[in-house]
Amino acid sequence: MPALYGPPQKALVRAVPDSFAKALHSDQGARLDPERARAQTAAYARALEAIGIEVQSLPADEACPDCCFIEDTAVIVAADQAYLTRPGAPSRLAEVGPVGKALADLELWTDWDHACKTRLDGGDVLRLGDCLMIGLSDRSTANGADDLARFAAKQGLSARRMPVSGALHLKSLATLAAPDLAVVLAGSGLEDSFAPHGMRVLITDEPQGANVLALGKTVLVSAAAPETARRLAAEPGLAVLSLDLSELHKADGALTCLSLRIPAPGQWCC
Ligand code: CIR
Repeated sequence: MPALYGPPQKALVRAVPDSFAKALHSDQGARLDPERARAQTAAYARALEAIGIEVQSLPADEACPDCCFIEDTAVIVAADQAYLTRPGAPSRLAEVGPVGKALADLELWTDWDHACKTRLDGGDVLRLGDCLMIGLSDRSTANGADDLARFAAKQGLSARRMPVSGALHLKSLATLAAPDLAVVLAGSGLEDSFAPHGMRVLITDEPQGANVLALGKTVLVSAAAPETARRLAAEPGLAVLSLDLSELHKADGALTCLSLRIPAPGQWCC
């Protein structure tokens, strides 16, 4: 029976290390402040808890400046099933081990069924019901997508590869605000990708607007995308919460990358 959509039951987040100042970032002029990033991730965790999600935080690892962007280390496919990735940036490979252990402690079976040269970031994986959209980006290779697609097939999920250009990840360009509503960045080339899945599409031209986080009836939106927030707030039944992520944006981070979300048994979540 296909899984039903629902809000996550639990979320795993990871603390910001002092070495965040050296996190990967595309704007070479940006100076990254770990304290500000900590305040913003704390507000994010509080927002999840206020919705009723149980949040567990892993300690930071100073050897891993990007470790707070935990989404890239795994793909959660069910309440008890996860796929550990091999992130595309070599400096991020060591992030995966402790996440795998934490997921195992939460009683998720974790699969690490891939050859050593393949690469995949969780930020390139967007779930639409029983289909995983997998972005082929500078971080995620075609054989990385093939590995995940094989794992997904064992879970009864299909996979669809999507080209990603001009952005770090697929989810920098498109995410879901609700199970039937995608938010897509104008000019991303993905504008027509969601209608075949029976979805409505809200096209935004705010660069930080396309990464929203659907949590059941609530959707988190970056405060850097006020027009996207305003348009989503007009959707019947959807409550919008805007969060300041300015320091995390400087390191190319966004809403989805700050947590791994675990659905209730028999459900899927964003
Ligand atoms: C990186 O470049 O890998 C990090 N500084 C940002 C990762 C953001 N991840 C995500 O959006 N899923």
